[in-house]
Amino acid sequence: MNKVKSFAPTNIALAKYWGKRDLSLNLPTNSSLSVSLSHYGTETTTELDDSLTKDVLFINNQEIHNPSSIRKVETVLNKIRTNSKFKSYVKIESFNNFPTGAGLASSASGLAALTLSAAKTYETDFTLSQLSNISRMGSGSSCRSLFDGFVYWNKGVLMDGLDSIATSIAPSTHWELDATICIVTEEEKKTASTDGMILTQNTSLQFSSWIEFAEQSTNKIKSYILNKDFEALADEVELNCLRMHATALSAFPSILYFKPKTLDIIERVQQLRSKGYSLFFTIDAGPNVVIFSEPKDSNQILKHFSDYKILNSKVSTGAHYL
Ligand code: 2P0
Repeated sequence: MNKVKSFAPTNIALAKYWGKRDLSLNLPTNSSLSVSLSHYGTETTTELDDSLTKDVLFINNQEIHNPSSIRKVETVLNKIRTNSKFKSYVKIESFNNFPTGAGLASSASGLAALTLSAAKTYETDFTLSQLSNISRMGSGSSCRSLFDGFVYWNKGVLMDGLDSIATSIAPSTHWELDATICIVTEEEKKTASTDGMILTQNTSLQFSSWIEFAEQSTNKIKSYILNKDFEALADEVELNCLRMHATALSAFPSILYFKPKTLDIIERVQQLRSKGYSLFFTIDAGPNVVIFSEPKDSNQILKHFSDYKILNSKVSTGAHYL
């Protein structure tokens, strides 16, 4: 019986992916850079079953029929099956260990864990690079969750996307950074990332400036990480985040992910930084804020956000078999 279990962490981008140059292959308009987050992610078991007439997906014990989720899963499985001697369907059982609505990307960890498990279930011999290419076709940011620590996703230039893959630029041991996730609201976001990106690139007058900025910004963020330059990294990550949101805000209809409490947290982070603490914020396609800090300051920083629901994390290793 081919039954394989794996775990993939969720990831948070320090340099954001926002825009697609190819919708069907999920090729981005800019490179991006993320960190894999400890404690939070998806555990996925895939099992070949000759009696199945289609793939079946369970998330947290509930069967999923949502067409968008099924399409992402089928994209990955069909790619893997084409390269396997096995043609049977699989039963997929996934468990997200973070609270629903925490603003953590379940599609990133979910698709990465599925790709890793399915590759072994179907006895394929893809490299991790090739798996990041396959996982990306399911959901863009998932290609980063396969890797350890600080992860760069090269946008690539090839039409077939074979060079649009992720790599770890430094392991999690390179730089110990704490991540504090401040939950502003546990409501579902109004605009899904995929829809938000497409709307932004179709309607925002700022979109071309964003692409140009994002590529340079990602390269700067990469070098600040390699040199462990906290101050420069803090400035650039916040700028990258705010410009992504400003670009989305300038779409029509406008995409506003922030809530009043998001701004409250931004302001408090800025106040603490001006007092000499080592911290910075970033925000994905939602209202929740992730604060990064050097461990020497983390306890003090946590006290300043004790009125928010907090999830503690840090830079971690990537996906692995269980
Ligand atoms: C990122 N986000 O770099 C950016 C920042 C959200 C804001 O990647 O359409 O779920 O499946 O490729 O990967 C979320 O986008 O979108 C995302 P698809 P995905 O993390």
